[in-house]
Amino acid sequence: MGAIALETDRLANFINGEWQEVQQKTAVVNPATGEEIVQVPLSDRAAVVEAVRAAKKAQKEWTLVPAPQRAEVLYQVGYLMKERKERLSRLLTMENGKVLEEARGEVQEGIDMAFYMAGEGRRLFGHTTPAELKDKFAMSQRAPVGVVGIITPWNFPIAIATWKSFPAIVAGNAVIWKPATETPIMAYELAKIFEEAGLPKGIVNVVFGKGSVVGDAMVHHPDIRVISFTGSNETGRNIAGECGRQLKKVSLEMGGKNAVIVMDDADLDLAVDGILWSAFGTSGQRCTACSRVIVHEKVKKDLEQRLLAKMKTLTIGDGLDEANKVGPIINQAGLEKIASYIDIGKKEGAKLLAGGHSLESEASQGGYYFAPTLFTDATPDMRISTEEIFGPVVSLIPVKSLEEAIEANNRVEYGLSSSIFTRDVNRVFQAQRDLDTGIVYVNAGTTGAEIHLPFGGTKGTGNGHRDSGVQALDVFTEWKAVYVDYSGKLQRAQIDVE
Ligand code: UN1
Repeated sequence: MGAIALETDRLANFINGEWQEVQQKTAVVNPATGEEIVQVPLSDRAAVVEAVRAAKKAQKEWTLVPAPQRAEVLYQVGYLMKERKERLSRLLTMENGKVLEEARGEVQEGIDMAFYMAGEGRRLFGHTTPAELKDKFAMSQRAPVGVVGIITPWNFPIAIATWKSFPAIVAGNAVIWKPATETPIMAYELAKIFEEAGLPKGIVNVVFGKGSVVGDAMVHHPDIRVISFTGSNETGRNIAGECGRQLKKVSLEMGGKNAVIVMDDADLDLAVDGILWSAFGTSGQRCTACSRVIVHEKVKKDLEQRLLAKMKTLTIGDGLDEANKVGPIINQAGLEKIASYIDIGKKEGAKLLAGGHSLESEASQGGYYFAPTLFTDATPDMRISTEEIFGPVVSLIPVKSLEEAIEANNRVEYGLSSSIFTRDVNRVFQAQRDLDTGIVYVNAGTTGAEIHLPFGGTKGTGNGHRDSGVQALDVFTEWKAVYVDYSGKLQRAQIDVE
């Protein structure tokens, strides 16, 4: 069915340009079949210390390489990713489960990010600014922070790594990268690409292992000056606390409870397509996944019927089979969490219209599958309407007006993505202003962010930083103000002005 050979049965850490074997390992399982595909190293804290030592040394040289030359490496990375797109996509489907079409899309995000950030090598814009005093020049420019740590999740194992590592590299930093243990193959493949592209040794160091060991060692290491993290709310808040104490820069992206608003004037067929794609794509395991539909009561019944009809056409199974539209859940724990929310929803009084169970029949082939699920008559405050489920579960919440819809959208603790389906231009502009999320879509679902725009959210989604877009450079750079006085005499700011 299109499974491909890994070409290695040994994943190793990549430290200072060397592949280092680690004794302790744990199994990586293909979520579509439950079969072990490879063993991932579980490094100890010493591996982080070694990686940081190498990174510090390498960064001193790297920062002196002109940014357009640093960018040349990223162009090479982009070409190699493009050449290997199909291989990477298939491996991604095997380790993560997302269907091949989506895996190809994710790898494409990485390729786009390579060329986009390579372009930044010739920009990295600062500002020239008039100085207060005569014969004095003032400017502000971006300077690399030094050694940065990136901690990436299993749901987008390659795209999110590129959102973080590429801006860090082009800006002149060295990177310590801890990928999720569920999806190490993308990290291994990307490390090989960095190596082949000619990235100097020590600029990217991959240390596989657990968050409680490797991640914790990174957060505590005094020479890692930035932590960029995407993952769970609880872990992110702990990282933020520790980084705060150490005055370390930190960028957090911790999920969403994203809603599609369907107004009474919406194109309902289009809304159904948008909801299905963003709620059930990646089996709902996206930070941007739609898990609430806030619907005008006048079109609620109609929308329910159309959604139910279209949901019947969703084919579920191994993502390597291109006939399948919905793949598996990452693992057993993920399945159990989703199942627990079905019980919660029922107890809270929402009405289950479809799905609500895992698929343990023959079709599941030993993998972890959950039926696309639709609740209706949910209220904005129910737990199924406010907590992140990370699965193919969507709840309809009826409302009477746009104001009520926006209020329901904004009531949750997260603020990543939102969407509105309407044909009324006034409603479009009101919604894009009032929806309290970092990303707003009009007449499209809640997923599908493009890499040259800032990705991130308000409130509990993060801490104000953004991945991708030129804004991704902010956390990996310090602003340096430079004053050059060419008057030949001491000129005192604020004092020697007329
Ligand atoms: C995520 O869910 O963590 O916008 C990333 C999207 C994708 C990225 C999602 N481009 O849905």
